[in-house]
Amino acid sequence: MEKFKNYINGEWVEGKSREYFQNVSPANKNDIIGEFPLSNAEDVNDAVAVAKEAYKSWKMIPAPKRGDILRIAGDIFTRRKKELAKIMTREMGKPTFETEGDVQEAIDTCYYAATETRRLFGHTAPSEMDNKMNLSFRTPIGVCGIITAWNFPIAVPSWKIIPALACGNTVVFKPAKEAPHSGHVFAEILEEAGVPKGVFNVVHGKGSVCGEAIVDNKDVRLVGFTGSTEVGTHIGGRCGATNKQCSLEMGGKNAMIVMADANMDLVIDGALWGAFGTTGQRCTATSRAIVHADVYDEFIEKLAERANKLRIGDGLKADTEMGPVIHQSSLENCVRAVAVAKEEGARIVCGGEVATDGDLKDGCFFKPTIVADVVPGKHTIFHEEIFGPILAVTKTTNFKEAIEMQNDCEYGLSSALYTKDVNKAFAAIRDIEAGITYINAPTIGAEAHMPFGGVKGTGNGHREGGWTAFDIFTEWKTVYVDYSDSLQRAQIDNYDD
Ligand code: UN1
Repeated sequence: MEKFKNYINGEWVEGKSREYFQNVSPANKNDIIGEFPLSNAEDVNDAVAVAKEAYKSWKMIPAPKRGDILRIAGDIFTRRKKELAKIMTREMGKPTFETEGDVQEAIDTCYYAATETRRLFGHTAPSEMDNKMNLSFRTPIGVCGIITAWNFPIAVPSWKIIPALACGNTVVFKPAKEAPHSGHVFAEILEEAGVPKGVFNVVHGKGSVCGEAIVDNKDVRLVGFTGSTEVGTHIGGRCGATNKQCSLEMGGKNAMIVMADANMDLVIDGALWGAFGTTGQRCTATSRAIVHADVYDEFIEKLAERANKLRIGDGLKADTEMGPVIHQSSLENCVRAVAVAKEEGARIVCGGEVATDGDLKDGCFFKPTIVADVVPGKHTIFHEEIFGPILAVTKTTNFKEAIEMQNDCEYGLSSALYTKDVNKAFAAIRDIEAGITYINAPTIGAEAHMPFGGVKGTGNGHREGGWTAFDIFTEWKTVYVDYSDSLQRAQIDNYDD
């Protein structure tokens, strides 16, 4: 069995503990992909030390030159797209058409960031005084610790790592334990692209050990995290205590609102993709549908018919439409959530159970599930993020109530409204409490050059993606140049009263 290594200072090195964890395919527990280091705090501290050293020279390279390297990384991601997609599918399960899209997001991010290195604009402003110039420009922050989830094992790390490097920071990356092979290939690609030794480092292992060590290391100046609200909140607290900057991308319970005038074929296509794409394991997944009473039964009937037909299986098979959930405990969580929904009196329309036909018995497969007649405040499933292929459907009688239901949520990442009424569409854009709102499209489908992030329990005010990513990975240096040859005291010498 292949034993993988950490990537520190441009070298592939064993973890200090010499202990390993196995990377097992969620589609088949007998398919063991390899063993990865169970690294400890010493490994993390080594990586941070070299990243701190490498920062001194990387930040001095002109930003457009750093951009040239990231453009080459985009070319290599393009060349390795299909091969990398198979690696990703094997370790985290979603079908290859989805993992190819995941790599494409990284390609888009590389090309976008490469050009953005020529546009890291600053500001100039008039001074209060004569013969004085005021300006402010972006500077890098230092060593960034990047900790990510497994569901977008290339795209989401790229949203953080690529802009971080573009801005002149160095990186210590801890990939998710469920998708370490993708993290390994990320390092191979950046190395081939010409990222200098020590600028990008990968340390594999547990969040509770390596993630903690990253957050605790005083030389890490920023932590970028994607994962659960529970872990993110913990990280945020720790970063606050040590004055580290911190960008958190956490949970979601995203709703699509369906009004009676909506194009029902479009609604069903969108609900199917939003709820069951990536087996419902996106932070942007559609996990609630709030449907107008006039079309409620039609929605449930048509969606259930399509959900029952979805081909579940190994994502590496060409005809698979929906892969497994990530691991056994995730499967058990889906079973538990459905049991609670039943107990609380909601109606299981389809699915609701583990899929075990044929080869499926060796993997972690859960049938696409629709839970209907879900009532806010009464049913846990209306509020709780499951991260699985389960859609909770709620009836509404009017638009205002639908918006209130949508906002009755501790998270606020994505949202969708299906209607042909332009007035309702604009009111929803204004009133929905979420970082992202789609009109007549499902809650998933973010593009790399647009801000991505959420409000309330989803985030802490930052937006990855697009131009806003460069706000996360830079801070401002303000400069006053006084060429008067005299002491000019601001707020004092320029006012005579
Ligand atoms: C995530 O689930 O963490 O918009 C990211 C989407 C994808 C990204 C999802 N482009 O669903």
